[in-house]
Amino acid sequence: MREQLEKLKNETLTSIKSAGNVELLQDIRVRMLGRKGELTALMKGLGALSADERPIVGQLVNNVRDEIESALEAALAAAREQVKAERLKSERIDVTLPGRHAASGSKHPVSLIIEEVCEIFAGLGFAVAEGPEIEHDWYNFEALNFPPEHPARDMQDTFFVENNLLLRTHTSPVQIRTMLKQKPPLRIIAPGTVYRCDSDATHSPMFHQIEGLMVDSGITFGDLKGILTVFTNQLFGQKTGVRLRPSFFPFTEPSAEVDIACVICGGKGCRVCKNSGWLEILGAGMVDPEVYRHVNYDAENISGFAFGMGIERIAMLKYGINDMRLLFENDVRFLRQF
Ligand code: 2NL
Repeated sequence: MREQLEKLKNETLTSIKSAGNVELLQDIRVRMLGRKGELTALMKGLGALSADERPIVGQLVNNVRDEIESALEAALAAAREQVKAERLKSERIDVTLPGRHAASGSKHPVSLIIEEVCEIFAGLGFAVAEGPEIEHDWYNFEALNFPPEHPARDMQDTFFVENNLLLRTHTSPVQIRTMLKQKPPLRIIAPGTVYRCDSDATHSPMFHQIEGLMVDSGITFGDLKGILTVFTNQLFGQKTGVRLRPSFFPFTEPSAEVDIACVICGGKGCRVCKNSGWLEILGAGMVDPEVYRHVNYDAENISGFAFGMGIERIAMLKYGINDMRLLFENDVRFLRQF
Protein backbone atom coordinates (compact mmCIF):
# COMPACT_ATOMS: atom_id res chain seq x y z
CA MET A 1 0.00 0.00 0.00
CA ARG A 2 2.86 2.34 0.86
CA GLU A 3 4.47 1.70 -2.53
CA GLN A 4 1.14 2.08 -4.25
CA LEU A 5 0.69 5.47 -2.58
CA GLU A 6 4.22 6.58 -3.43
CA LYS A 7 3.70 5.59 -7.05
CA LEU A 8 0.35 7.41 -7.23
CA LYS A 9 1.92 10.50 -5.71
CA ASN A 10 4.84 10.58 -8.11
CA GLU A 11 2.68 10.00 -11.14
CA THR A 12 0.28 12.72 -10.09
CA LEU A 13 3.04 15.24 -9.36
CA THR A 14 4.57 14.50 -12.75
CA SER A 15 1.28 15.01 -14.55
CA ILE A 16 0.72 18.24 -12.59
CA LYS A 17 4.10 19.50 -13.77
CA SER A 18 3.39 18.71 -17.40
CA ALA A 19 -0.21 19.98 -17.40
CA GLY A 20 0.02 23.29 -19.25
CA ASN A 21 -3.33 24.86 -18.44
CA VAL A 22 -6.08 25.41 -15.87
CA GLU A 23 -8.49 22.88 -17.42
CA LEU A 24 -6.01 19.98 -17.32
CA LEU A 25 -5.15 20.78 -13.69
CA GLN A 26 -8.84 20.80 -12.76
CA ASP A 27 -9.18 17.39 -14.44
CA ILE A 28 -6.33 16.05 -12.34
CA ARG A 29 -7.94 17.38 -9.17
CA VAL A 30 -11.22 15.62 -10.00
CA ARG A 31 -9.44 12.44 -11.00
CA MET A 32 -7.41 12.26 -7.74
CA LEU A 33 -9.29 14.13 -5.05
CA GLY A 34 -12.88 14.14 -6.32
CA ARG A 35 -15.64 12.04 -4.77
CA LYS A 36 -14.84 9.21 -7.15
CA GLY A 37 -11.12 10.04 -7.30
CA GLU A 38 -8.29 7.54 -6.95
CA LEU A 39 -6.97 8.88 -3.64
CA THR A 40 -10.49 9.15 -2.25
CA ALA A 41 -10.98 5.48 -3.14
CA LEU A 42 -7.79 4.62 -1.24
CA MET A 43 -9.06 6.49 1.81
CA LYS A 44 -12.29 4.55 1.67
CA GLY A 45 -10.22 1.36 1.60
CA LEU A 46 -8.66 2.21 4.97
CA GLY A 47 -11.52 0.52 6.76
CA ALA A 48 -10.25 -2.85 5.59
CA LEU A 49 -6.94 -2.38 7.43
CA SER A 50 -6.21 -3.48 10.96
CA ALA A 51 -6.55 -1.03 13.84
CA ASP A 52 -2.72 -0.78 14.09
CA GLU A 53 -2.13 -0.08 10.41
CA ARG A 54 -5.09 2.29 9.92
CA PRO A 55 -3.66 5.45 11.59
CA ILE A 56 -0.25 5.00 10.00
CA VAL A 57 -1.53 4.46 6.47
CA GLY A 58 -4.23 7.09 7.10
CA GLN A 59 -1.52 9.60 7.98
CA LEU A 60 0.36 8.58 4.85
CA VAL A 61 -2.68 9.09 2.62
CA ASN A 62 -3.29 12.46 4.24
CA ASN A 63 0.27 13.50 3.56
CA VAL A 64 0.05 12.44 -0.08
CA ARG A 65 -3.28 14.27 -0.43
CA ASP A 66 -1.82 17.44 1.11
CA GLU A 67 1.20 17.27 -1.15
CA ILE A 68 -0.93 16.79 -4.26
CA GLU A 69 -3.26 19.55 -3.15
CA SER A 70 -0.51 22.08 -2.60
CA ALA A 71 1.20 21.09 -5.85
CA LEU A 72 -2.16 21.57 -7.64
CA GLU A 73 -2.72 24.95 -5.96
CA ALA A 74 0.72 26.17 -6.95
CA ALA A 75 0.37 24.92 -10.53
CA LEU A 76 -3.14 26.41 -10.84
CA ALA A 77 -1.95 29.76 -9.51
CA ALA A 78 0.91 29.73 -12.01
CA ALA A 79 -1.41 28.74 -14.88
CA ARG A 80 -3.91 31.49 -13.96
CA GLU A 81 -1.09 34.00 -13.72
CA GLN A 82 0.04 32.99 -17.19
CA VAL A 83 -3.49 33.37 -18.62
CA LYS A 84 -3.68 36.81 -17.07
CA ALA A 85 -0.25 37.81 -18.41
CA GLU A 86 -1.23 36.70 -21.91
CA ARG A 87 -4.49 38.62 -21.74
CA LEU A 88 -2.75 41.74 -20.52
CA LYS A 89 -0.28 41.43 -23.37
CA SER A 90 -2.90 40.91 -26.08
CA GLU A 91 -5.16 43.68 -24.76
CA ARG A 92 -2.37 46.14 -24.28
CA ILE A 93 -3.22 49.70 -25.32
CA ASP A 94 -0.54 52.21 -26.10
CA VAL A 95 -2.04 55.34 -24.60
CA THR A 96 0.77 57.41 -26.08
CA LEU A 97 -0.37 56.69 -29.69
CA PRO A 98 -1.86 59.73 -31.42
CA GLY A 99 -5.69 59.68 -31.56
CA ARG A 100 -7.62 58.74 -34.70
CA HIS A 101 -8.19 61.78 -36.85
CA ALA A 102 -11.83 62.90 -36.68
CA ALA A 103 -13.00 63.66 -40.21
CA SER A 104 -14.33 67.20 -40.15
CA GLY A 105 -16.88 68.48 -42.62
CA SER A 106 -16.83 71.82 -44.37
CA LYS A 107 -19.40 74.53 -44.77
CA HIS A 108 -21.49 74.61 -47.92
CA PRO A 109 -20.60 77.55 -50.21
CA VAL A 110 -24.21 78.81 -49.93
CA SER A 111 -23.87 78.85 -46.12
CA LEU A 112 -20.52 80.64 -46.42
CA ILE A 113 -22.03 83.42 -48.55
CA ILE A 114 -25.02 83.79 -46.21
CA GLU A 115 -22.62 84.14 -43.27
CA GLU A 116 -20.42 86.62 -45.10
CA VAL A 117 -23.33 88.79 -46.30
CA CYS A 118 -24.93 88.76 -42.84
CA GLU A 119 -21.62 89.78 -41.29
CA ILE A 120 -21.19 92.74 -43.67
CA PHE A 121 -24.71 93.98 -42.92
CA ALA A 122 -24.24 93.37 -39.18
CA GLY A 123 -21.36 95.84 -39.45
CA LEU A 124 -23.82 98.34 -40.98
CA GLY A 125 -26.28 97.93 -38.09
CA PHE A 126 -28.66 95.38 -39.65
CA ALA A 127 -30.19 92.60 -37.51
CA VAL A 128 -30.99 89.13 -38.89
CA ALA A 129 -34.70 88.22 -39.10
CA GLU A 130 -36.21 84.81 -39.92
CA GLY A 131 -39.66 83.45 -40.66
CA PRO A 132 -41.65 80.42 -41.88
CA GLU A 133 -41.05 78.75 -45.27
CA ILE A 134 -44.73 77.86 -45.61
CA GLU A 135 -46.47 81.20 -45.93
CA HIS A 136 -49.89 82.67 -46.24
CA ASP A 137 -50.68 84.21 -49.60
CA TRP A 138 -51.21 87.57 -47.87
CA TYR A 139 -47.61 87.87 -46.54
CA ASN A 140 -46.02 86.54 -49.73
CA PHE A 141 -48.05 88.53 -52.34
CA GLU A 142 -50.89 90.70 -51.08
CA ALA A 143 -48.92 92.81 -48.58
CA LEU A 144 -46.18 93.27 -51.17
CA ASN A 145 -48.54 94.90 -53.64
CA PHE A 146 -48.64 92.06 -56.16
CA PRO A 147 -51.78 92.64 -58.22
CA PRO A 148 -54.30 89.72 -58.04
CA GLU A 149 -53.49 88.60 -61.59
CA HIS A 150 -49.69 88.92 -61.33
CA PRO A 151 -47.97 85.98 -63.14
CA ALA A 152 -45.83 85.16 -60.04
CA ARG A 153 -49.07 84.14 -58.30
CA ASP A 154 -49.69 81.55 -60.99
CA MET A 155 -49.65 77.82 -60.21
CA GLN A 156 -46.85 77.59 -62.76
CA ASP A 157 -44.50 79.76 -60.71
CA THR A 158 -45.53 79.08 -57.12
CA PHE A 159 -45.81 75.85 -55.12
CA PHE A 160 -49.19 75.95 -53.41
CA VAL A 161 -49.71 73.83 -50.30
CA GLU A 162 -53.45 74.28 -49.86
CA ASN A 163 -55.98 77.10 -50.28
CA ASN A 164 -54.05 80.24 -49.35
CA LEU A 165 -50.88 78.51 -48.14
CA LEU A 166 -47.77 78.32 -50.32
CA LEU A 167 -44.00 77.84 -50.16
CA ARG A 168 -42.59 81.37 -49.93
CA THR A 169 -41.21 82.55 -53.28
CA HIS A 170 -38.93 85.14 -51.63
CA THR A 171 -38.00 86.15 -48.07
CA SER A 172 -39.98 89.43 -48.25
CA PRO A 173 -42.77 87.97 -46.03
CA VAL A 174 -40.19 87.91 -43.21
CA GLN A 175 -39.86 91.68 -43.57
CA ILE A 176 -43.65 92.13 -43.69
CA ARG A 177 -43.92 90.12 -40.45
CA THR A 178 -41.15 92.20 -38.84
CA MET A 179 -42.79 95.50 -39.82
CA LEU A 180 -46.09 94.31 -38.35
CA LYS A 181 -44.33 93.62 -35.05
CA GLN A 182 -41.87 96.54 -34.94
CA LYS A 183 -42.12 100.27 -35.56
CA PRO A 184 -39.40 102.24 -37.41
CA PRO A 185 -36.46 102.74 -37.28
CA LEU A 186 -35.81 99.31 -38.72
CA ARG A 187 -32.71 97.74 -40.21
CA ILE A 188 -33.00 94.01 -40.96
CA ILE A 189 -31.77 91.37 -43.35
CA ALA A 190 -33.68 88.15 -43.99
CA PRO A 191 -31.65 85.18 -45.28
CA GLY A 192 -33.42 81.95 -46.13
CA THR A 193 -34.63 79.19 -48.40
CA VAL A 194 -37.23 80.06 -51.04
CA TYR A 195 -39.14 77.99 -53.60
CA ARG A 196 -40.28 78.48 -57.16
CA CYS A 197 -41.92 76.04 -59.55
CA ASP A 198 -39.02 76.19 -61.98
CA SER A 199 -36.32 73.63 -62.76
CA ASP A 200 -33.72 73.61 -65.54
CA ALA A 201 -29.94 74.06 -65.99
CA THR A 202 -30.05 77.55 -64.44
CA HIS A 203 -33.06 77.25 -62.07
CA SER A 204 -33.53 75.10 -58.99
CA PRO A 205 -36.99 74.73 -57.39
CA MET A 206 -35.32 75.40 -54.03
CA PHE A 207 -32.77 78.17 -53.67
CA HIS A 208 -31.60 80.88 -51.27
CA GLN A 209 -32.10 84.57 -50.95
CA ILE A 210 -31.12 87.42 -48.73
CA GLU A 211 -33.35 90.43 -48.59
CA GLY A 212 -32.73 93.62 -46.65
CA LEU A 213 -34.88 96.47 -45.42
CA MET A 214 -34.06 99.82 -43.88
CA VAL A 215 -36.88 102.15 -42.77
CA ASP A 216 -36.47 105.41 -40.87
CA SER A 217 -37.36 109.06 -41.21
CA GLY A 218 -35.55 110.72 -44.09
CA ILE A 219 -34.11 107.63 -45.86
CA THR A 220 -33.35 108.42 -49.50
CA PHE A 221 -32.27 106.69 -52.68
CA GLY A 222 -28.80 108.05 -51.84
CA ASP A 223 -28.77 105.87 -48.69
CA LEU A 224 -29.74 102.87 -50.82
CA LYS A 225 -26.87 103.50 -53.22
CA GLY A 226 -24.42 104.20 -50.39
CA ILE A 227 -25.24 101.09 -48.35
CA LEU A 228 -25.27 98.78 -51.39
CA THR A 229 -21.97 100.19 -52.69
CA VAL A 230 -20.31 99.60 -49.30
CA PHE A 231 -21.78 96.10 -49.38
CA THR A 232 -20.59 95.12 -52.90
CA ASN A 233 -17.16 96.60 -52.22
CA GLN A 234 -16.80 94.55 -49.04
CA LEU A 235 -18.04 91.35 -50.69
CA PHE A 236 -16.19 91.59 -54.02
CA GLY A 237 -13.28 93.95 -53.24
CA GLN A 238 -12.79 97.69 -52.78
CA LYS A 239 -12.18 98.45 -56.45
CA THR A 240 -15.29 96.71 -57.81
CA GLY A 241 -17.29 99.07 -60.00
CA VAL A 242 -21.01 99.44 -59.21
CA ARG A 243 -23.84 100.77 -61.36
CA LEU A 244 -27.60 101.09 -60.94
CA ARG A 245 -30.10 100.61 -63.77
CA PRO A 246 -33.80 101.41 -63.58
CA SER A 247 -36.05 98.43 -63.07
CA PHE A 248 -39.48 97.49 -61.78
CA PHE A 249 -40.83 95.52 -58.80
CA PRO A 250 -44.42 95.66 -57.51
CA PHE A 251 -43.11 96.43 -53.98
CA THR A 252 -40.60 99.23 -54.68
CA GLU A 253 -40.82 102.59 -56.44
CA PRO A 254 -38.49 103.64 -57.90
CA SER A 255 -36.70 100.32 -58.45
CA ALA A 256 -33.20 99.51 -59.58
CA GLU A 257 -31.03 96.63 -60.71
CA VAL A 258 -27.54 96.71 -59.15
CA ASP A 259 -24.64 95.56 -61.32
CA ILE A 260 -20.97 95.08 -60.43
CA ALA A 261 -18.10 95.15 -62.91
CA CYS A 262 -17.57 91.55 -64.08
CA VAL A 263 -15.40 89.73 -61.52
CA ILE A 264 -14.21 87.32 -64.23
CA CYS A 265 -12.95 89.74 -66.91
CA GLY A 266 -12.78 92.98 -64.91
CA GLY A 267 -15.22 94.69 -67.27
CA LYS A 268 -13.58 93.86 -70.61
CA GLY A 269 -16.35 91.47 -71.60
CA CYS A 270 -16.46 87.66 -71.40
CA ARG A 271 -18.80 84.67 -71.53
CA VAL A 272 -19.94 85.06 -67.92
CA CYS A 273 -21.03 88.73 -68.36
CA LYS A 274 -22.23 88.05 -71.91
CA ASN A 275 -19.71 90.63 -73.17
CA SER A 276 -21.40 93.47 -71.28
CA GLY A 277 -18.64 93.84 -68.67
CA TRP A 278 -21.32 93.94 -65.93
CA LEU A 279 -22.97 91.35 -63.68
CA GLU A 280 -26.40 91.81 -62.13
CA ILE A 281 -26.27 90.82 -58.47
CA LEU A 282 -29.06 92.72 -56.67
CA GLY A 283 -32.53 94.11 -57.09
CA ALA A 284 -33.46 97.10 -54.95
CA GLY A 285 -35.69 100.11 -54.57
CA MET A 286 -37.52 102.53 -52.30
CA VAL A 287 -40.32 100.67 -50.50
CA ASP A 288 -43.65 101.36 -52.19
CA PRO A 289 -46.13 103.35 -49.99
CA GLU A 290 -48.67 100.61 -50.74
CA VAL A 291 -46.50 98.17 -48.71
CA TYR A 292 -46.43 100.61 -45.76
CA ARG A 293 -50.23 100.83 -45.90
CA HIS A 294 -50.48 97.03 -45.44
CA VAL A 295 -48.27 97.07 -42.33
CA ASN A 296 -49.79 100.25 -40.83
CA TYR A 297 -46.67 102.41 -41.26
CA ASP A 298 -47.20 106.14 -41.82
CA ALA A 299 -45.82 106.67 -45.35
CA GLU A 300 -46.01 110.44 -44.88
CA ASN A 301 -43.37 110.48 -42.16
CA ILE A 302 -41.04 107.56 -42.90
CA SER A 303 -39.29 106.14 -45.93
CA GLY A 304 -36.94 103.29 -46.66
CA PHE A 305 -35.28 101.05 -49.15
CA ALA A 306 -35.26 97.30 -49.68
CA PHE A 307 -33.14 94.93 -51.71
CA GLY A 308 -32.90 91.27 -52.58
CA MET A 309 -30.25 88.96 -53.95
CA GLY A 310 -29.95 85.32 -54.97
CA ILE A 311 -27.26 83.50 -52.97
CA GLU A 312 -26.51 80.74 -55.48
CA ARG A 313 -25.64 83.30 -58.15
CA ILE A 314 -23.33 85.21 -55.78
CA ALA A 315 -21.67 81.95 -54.64
CA MET A 316 -21.04 80.99 -58.29
CA LEU A 317 -19.51 84.39 -59.10
CA LYS A 318 -17.42 84.55 -55.94
CA TYR A 319 -16.05 81.00 -56.13
CA GLY A 320 -15.94 80.65 -59.91
CA ILE A 321 -18.50 77.80 -60.04
CA ASN A 322 -19.80 77.38 -63.60
CA ASP A 323 -22.71 75.00 -63.01
CA MET A 324 -25.41 75.71 -60.40
CA ARG A 325 -26.24 72.01 -60.07
CA LEU A 326 -22.90 71.49 -58.26
CA LEU A 327 -24.40 73.49 -55.36
CA PHE A 328 -27.22 70.96 -54.93
CA GLU A 329 -25.50 67.64 -55.61
CA ASN A 330 -23.53 67.72 -52.34
CA ASP A 331 -20.62 65.72 -53.73
CA VAL A 332 -18.09 65.88 -50.88
CA ARG A 333 -15.19 66.17 -53.35
CA PHE A 334 -16.75 69.45 -54.47
CA LEU A 335 -17.79 70.66 -51.00
CA ARG A 336 -14.37 69.93 -49.48
CA GLN A 337 -12.86 72.75 -51.56
CA PHE A 338 -14.55 75.50 -49.59
C1 2NL B 1 -34.30 90.49 -56.55
C2 2NL B 1 -35.05 91.67 -56.09
C3 2NL B 1 -35.96 92.75 -54.20
C4 2NL B 1 -37.16 93.65 -52.35
C5 2NL B 1 -36.58 92.58 -52.99
C6 2NL B 1 -38.75 94.16 -50.56
C7 2NL B 1 -39.32 93.69 -49.41
C8 2NL B 1 -40.28 94.44 -48.79
C9 2NL B 1 -40.67 95.61 -49.32
C10 2NL B 1 -40.09 96.03 -50.47
CL1 2NL B 1 -40.99 93.88 -47.39
N1 2NL B 1 -39.15 95.30 -51.08
N2 2NL B 1 -37.81 93.41 -51.16
C11 2NL B 1 -37.08 94.89 -52.96
C12 2NL B 1 -36.46 95.04 -54.18
C13 2NL B 1 -35.90 93.97 -54.80
O1 2NL B 1 -35.40 91.62 -54.76
O2 2NL B 1 -33.83 90.45 -57.61
N3 2NL B 1 -34.15 89.47 -55.70
C14 2NL B 1 -33.45 88.29 -56.02
